[in-house]
Amino acid sequence: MDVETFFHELLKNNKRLIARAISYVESEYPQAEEILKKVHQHSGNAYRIGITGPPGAGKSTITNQLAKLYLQNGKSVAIIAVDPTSPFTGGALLGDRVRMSDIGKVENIFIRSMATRGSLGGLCKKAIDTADILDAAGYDYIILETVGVGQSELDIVKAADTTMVVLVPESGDSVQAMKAGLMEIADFFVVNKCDRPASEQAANALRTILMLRNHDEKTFLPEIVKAVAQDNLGIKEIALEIERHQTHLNKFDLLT
Ligand SMILES: Nc1nc2c(ncn2[C@@H]2O[C@H](COP(=O)(O)OP(=O)(O)OP(=O)(O)O)[C@@H](O)[C@H]2O)c(=O)[nH]1
Ligand SMILES: [Mg+2]
Repeated sequence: MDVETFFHELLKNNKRLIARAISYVESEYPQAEEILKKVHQHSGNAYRIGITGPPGAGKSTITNQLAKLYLQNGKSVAIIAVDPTSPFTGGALLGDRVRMSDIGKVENIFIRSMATRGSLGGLCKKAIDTADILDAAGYDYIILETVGVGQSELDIVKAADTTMVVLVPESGDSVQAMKAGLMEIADFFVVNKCDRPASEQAANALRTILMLRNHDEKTFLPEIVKAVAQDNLGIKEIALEIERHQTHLNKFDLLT
């Protein structure tokens, strides 16, 4: 198939060809650059949401619920889940797949899991190229999930329009997050698993840390949303927070 036909099909949301284009990017095939050149002429319409946080905080559960909400509102959603590097999350990944399969067969959704395969350096570019492909294919929302442990993972979500950092109520989580550089990249926070004890204290501790930061009138002050993602609680509030941040970006012309 020539590039023109290939690209035409990609723009029509032909999932098979989208998947192939992403594989070209992942494997660094020579065709990738040619496809990406065309992709970039057609991307820029999707809204990109980054979701990060410590392993097991509930990022995939939130992604799943948020995607469902958007689908109910008639939007299309692409999810890029960048595999965590730490081996102990392998079990959770399998869990991911089970939950993800929940929505995997729906027409307006595309899910792609990207492996790090040791080449961390190229990962960020590959994830963003993948987002560009899905953007050109016409998806309304692109959700990028990464575990918030390394610079490369953080760079991926930094490329999003709105980034949420997911924490859990366990004591010290917000301090850990601060150390990992998660505070700076968050447009808002989610304290997930609020069915557990001490969630109010956790939110307050986080609020205290946030108040110490410098800000001016152009600064978007990050809110804290409490959620129980597995029970679908707090998801509408998360969507509202994303919208509030989007409005802020538009108001100050900060959308790139
Ligand atoms: N108690 C409780 N458990 C939850 C909640 N949300 C998610 N979980 C559970 O927490 C575990 C991890 O959830 P995931 O959504 O896979 O977390 P994750 O952040 O994507 O994990 P990694 O991608 O491996 O870093 C799963 O067993 C979920 O069922 C919640 O609100 N309350
Ligand atoms: Mg996950």
